[in-house]
Amino acid sequence: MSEQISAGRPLEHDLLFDFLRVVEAAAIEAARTMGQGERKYSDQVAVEKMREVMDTIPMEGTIVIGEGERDEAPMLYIGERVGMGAKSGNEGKYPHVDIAVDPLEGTNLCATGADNAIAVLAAAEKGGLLHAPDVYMKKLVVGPSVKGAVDIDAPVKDNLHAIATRLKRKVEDLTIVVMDRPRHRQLVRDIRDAGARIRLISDGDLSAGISAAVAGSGVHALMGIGGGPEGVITAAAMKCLNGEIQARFMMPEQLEEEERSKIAPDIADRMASMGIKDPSRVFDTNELAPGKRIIFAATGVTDGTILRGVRFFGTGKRTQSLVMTTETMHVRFVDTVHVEGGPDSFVRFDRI
Ligand code: VTB
Repeated sequence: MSEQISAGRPLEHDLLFDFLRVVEAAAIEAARTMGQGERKYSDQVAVEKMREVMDTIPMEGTIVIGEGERDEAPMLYIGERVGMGAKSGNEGKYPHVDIAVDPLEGTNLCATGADNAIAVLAAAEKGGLLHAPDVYMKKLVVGPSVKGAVDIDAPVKDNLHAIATRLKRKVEDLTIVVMDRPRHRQLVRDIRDAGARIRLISDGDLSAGISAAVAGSGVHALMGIGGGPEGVITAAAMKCLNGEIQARFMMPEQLEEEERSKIAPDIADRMASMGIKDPSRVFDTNELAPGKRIIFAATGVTDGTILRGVRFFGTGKRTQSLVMTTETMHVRFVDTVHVEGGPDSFVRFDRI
């Protein structure tokens, strides 16, 4: 961070509400397309909006997790410079920030109007977020009360007993979220055998992971294999929520044929070039998101477990977001009315 700009003020004060504007705007664009059955289009409008608003932020931002490599994605690609500091003549004026984005997490969820699609990002000082490639990742995510009690390499049954003990309940009272995929056949069998309840989801293990760290969400853990980039953003959220993620990259030879075909053949080399020397080891929350000054921001696109989706009405729209930082340990649920109806518009009070 350039000290003269932030002058000792925490990153929160400088950028928190700017990032809130970014995820709100992306969520609104995506939500407009809800149910159209066009997942790529939903993603595209979210990406474009996120990119546009990002450039109004006083920062020298670098996308470290984004829409893919430069030749795959026209915007928000890995390595892209964003923010006011990216404009020529502005070099050195603003703080350096690394940013991981998922403009529409759960494109299918939005395309079908299903629960838990979100617009999300994490930001940190330079080097504060692992540059994870788009490769599968095995994950175990739990909340603060369970932190330190689980081990991704332990049998599923043992982890479930550990979670139940920490949460002072029976294994039968737990709900574990798992993505509904053939690769999870054995995992689902193990959870069923241990007696816990399961919520199978079609997509969106990032928002499910966050729910696991929020008491009262009804979700006690996320288990299974999802995307690596989503794992890093989950880790950023865990640092702010005092939860825990343990993760391991899944190399092509460890996957079933269908998944293997989605992974770039040179993945091992790419990981090495990103500084990941031993991809087979377990990464903990701090290794995935080592930053000391992390900002996390997410806005609900469709209704979800902990965030409501965008609501449109005559004189505006209403969004609900989760914004948090490691600096002040404030977890903010932000309910925003975007008033646009002119002088006759009104704001309704909703008791949450
Ligand atoms: C994962 C998961 C995401 O897409 O990346 C998944 O982490 C893709 O997995 O939350 P498959 O290749 O098995 O479909 C999401 O569900 C949504 O982006």
